[in-house]
Amino acid sequence: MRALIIGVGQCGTKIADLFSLVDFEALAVNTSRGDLDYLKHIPPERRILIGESLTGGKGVNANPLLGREAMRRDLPLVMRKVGSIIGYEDVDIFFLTFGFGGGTGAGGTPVLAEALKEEYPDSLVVAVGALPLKEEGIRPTINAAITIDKLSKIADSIIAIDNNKLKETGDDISRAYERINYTVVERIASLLALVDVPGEQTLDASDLKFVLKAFGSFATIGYSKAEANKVKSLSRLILKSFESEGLYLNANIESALYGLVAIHGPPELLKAKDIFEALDYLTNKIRGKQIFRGFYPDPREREVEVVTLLSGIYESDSIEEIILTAKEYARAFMNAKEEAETKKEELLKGLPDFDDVYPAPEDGDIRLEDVFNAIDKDVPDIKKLRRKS
Ligand SMILES: Nc1nc2c(ncn2[C@@H]2O[C@H](COP(=O)(O)OP(=O)(O)OP(=O)(O)O)[C@@H](O)[C@H]2O)c(=O)[nH]1
Ligand SMILES: [Mg+2]
Repeated sequence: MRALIIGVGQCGTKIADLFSLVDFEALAVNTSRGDLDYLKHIPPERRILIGESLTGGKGVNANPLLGREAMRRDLPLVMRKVGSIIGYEDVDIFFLTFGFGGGTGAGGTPVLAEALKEEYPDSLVVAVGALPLKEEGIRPTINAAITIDKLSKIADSIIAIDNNKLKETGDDISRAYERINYTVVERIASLLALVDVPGEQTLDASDLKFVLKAFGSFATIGYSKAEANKVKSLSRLILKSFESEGLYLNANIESALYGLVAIHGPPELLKAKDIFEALDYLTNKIRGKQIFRGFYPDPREREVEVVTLLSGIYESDSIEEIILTAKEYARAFMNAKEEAETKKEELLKGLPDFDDVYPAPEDGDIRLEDVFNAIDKDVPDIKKLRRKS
């Protein structure tokens, strides 16, 4: 199983940087030189500045049109770098990490996703994006809604992380960002780490690809963990990973097409009866009725860890709210614009043109004489010239 992580924009490159810390192959792409310099783990030769001729390396200030143009202009540079990292061995999944609300990530990610799909048709492109906070207001919300629309037509799945779910923890925002970035990486990394690994019943790359090849719909990763000696019911722990507090997106899990559950822990705890009870329940609950499973008994383990992936989700409060709010904002903006135009037209209506007020000039009306007289009298040469002619 080979994954390549490509971060776009500040949020995306910060997340990609953490993937690099835990030894994933990662690439950082941004319009801001300062933000690229700030990364800690991705080596400098894997940091690509795009759109320099457009922005001077200073970011695009939440304008996705500029983000899109920057990516278009420097796409050959980015694709060459991707090609040189990949070499001759296929990549199973490209994970594109970004923030839905900014300019570089929102504008650039769909352009890159499309190019990757075209160049690597056998690889999956999975978008992993952070949804803006409600308080961020009109621009990030509109950027997010339009980018959701675009990516849903290109990407295989969109793993959306709702930043609003973090606010509830009461951390200050940069700490909250750090924490969510860290846990997103932890979850995806633990899921990938369990693919193609020997176990009781194992998951392989094709299972994961099957689950994530879900026609541009949403996916979410759930997680639950407990100390082995405190687990009263493994079945309960598995179900907990699917509940709202385990997921990063408010989603109706019944609308999911596929699920995948990986359980890792001491062998005496991974009892078939408990596991099948929970998995049967989930299989019946989701619409697609397909749950892939992997069990990884490990005698050295003191904790039980459950990582779940739900995909093919079309019903999500988090997403609906963004789309509906964006439509409302856009409608309000367009109405305001129309109103301003009507007001302007009404106010200016009935004004005459110059022709209505002034007599039309006739030939000879404007006499050169007058023009020269108006010129500063301290310029005698010109006057002399005039008199001679
Ligand atoms: N989860 C998470 N969200 C973030 C983080 N940084 C920014 N965001 C969110 O991402 C959006 C802003 O995206 P950025 O990545 O900062 O913007 P950008 O893509 O670099 O684009 P420009 O700055 O406009 O050039 C906002 O909606 C933020 O809420 C982060 O570290 N973690
Ligand atoms: Mg930025």
